[in-house]
Amino acid sequence: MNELFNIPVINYEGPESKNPLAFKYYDKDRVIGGKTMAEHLRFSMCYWHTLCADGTDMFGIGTIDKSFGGADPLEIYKQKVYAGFEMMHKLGIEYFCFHDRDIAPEGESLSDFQKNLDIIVPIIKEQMEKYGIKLLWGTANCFSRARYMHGAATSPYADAFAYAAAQVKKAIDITIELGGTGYVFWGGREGYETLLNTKMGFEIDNYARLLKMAVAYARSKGFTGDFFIEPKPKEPTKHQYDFDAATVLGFLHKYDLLRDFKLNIEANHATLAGHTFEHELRICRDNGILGSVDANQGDNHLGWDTDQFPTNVYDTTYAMYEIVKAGGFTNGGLNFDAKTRRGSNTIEDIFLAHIAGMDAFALGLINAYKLIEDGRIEEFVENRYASYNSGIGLDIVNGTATLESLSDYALSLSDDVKPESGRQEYLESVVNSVIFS
Ligand code: XLS
Ligand code: NI
Ligand code: NI
Repeated sequence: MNELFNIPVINYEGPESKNPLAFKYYDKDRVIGGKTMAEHLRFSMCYWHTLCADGTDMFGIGTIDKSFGGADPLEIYKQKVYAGFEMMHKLGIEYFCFHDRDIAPEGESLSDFQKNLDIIVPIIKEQMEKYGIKLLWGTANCFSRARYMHGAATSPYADAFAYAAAQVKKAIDITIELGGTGYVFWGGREGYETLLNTKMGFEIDNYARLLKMAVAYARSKGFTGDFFIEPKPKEPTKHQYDFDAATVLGFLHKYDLLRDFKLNIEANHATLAGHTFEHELRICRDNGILGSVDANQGDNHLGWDTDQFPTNVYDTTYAMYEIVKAGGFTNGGLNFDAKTRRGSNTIEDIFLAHIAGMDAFALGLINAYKLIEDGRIEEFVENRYASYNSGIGLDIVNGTATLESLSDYALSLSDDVKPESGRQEYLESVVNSVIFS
């Protein structure tokens, strides 16, 4: 099979290189903290943006052709497979993620769609073996079609629920067939527009019902990977049920789903929820539910999911700090849920964007380890809470203190409480001096 793109394999050339088609920081075999960069970062290509999105927006048609030389629908989807694997191979990306709808044409009916999937999946499998590329996670697109206009598992219409279940079942089969280590639920239209027509509690119960069915089915078929929920506060619905990491944690607790589910944190969804990326990762780290990451970034001036390639090194530094501190990835990785801007409309732009994102996360990883080795931030934080290591603080932490004993203690204090400075500006300057040293 001839190559589709006249672009070479991308190599590491170091920070001095001016070659656009080279990594400046991502040196896959470089060992940091006992693991190679590739093992830490586990980069993944997303099928939907990279191989399907053509730049269509509310005001205009596509600006880039993603048919990759195919003519009829099935041919186009076959070509997408070859295009995707050539890109991943050349970029040294070892994983990918997909929605059912990204990999095969939907045809006229659900059974048509499943037949088309059965034609494409073996081709994907053959390419995976050829290049040694693995599946990070699969998912089902239960949000694009009109049948899902009021949601899928949270639709008021039971037939929509059933249709979604059929899609999820098939997407789980494919994920297992391709050896995927994760299965994602992003609540596409699982949310609402107005409470005037919505039984919110009932809808959320139904969402949990679908998740439980999915777990039961996948486990019965031998799936040993993780299920992930990907929080997002809004878009497409006004209010998405999987609002943010803390909301999803409460949901997983309530419905007893924590054995099987972790979270897939997307940077741009965090910022839409009014949080930082690292805040959402910290919730995961503190609660042992870090699963995977959709690596992208938003735009500070826009209120929607712009899904830009991540290039902000402060963001990647703080994110990698949390990920490393959480013990790193097991079944997850860094999936570029990101697309080039509508005006960056060449295949070369897609390569350049992935290089930029991979280099930004490589820098983030390097910086995170520098911060950890420097130790000043951690030491500061430890000292800040030192009053809980002994005396009355220890009594509070180990549960021996009561309101009465604390009241007696407070009354016995000769002076008012004098907290120390939080030294935020100093700490920010420490980060800069470590990063830029
Ligand atoms: C959309 C989501 C979506 C999920 C997968 O905002 O990020 O792309 O990652 O369904
Ligand atoms: Ni995503
Ligand atoms: Ni998104």
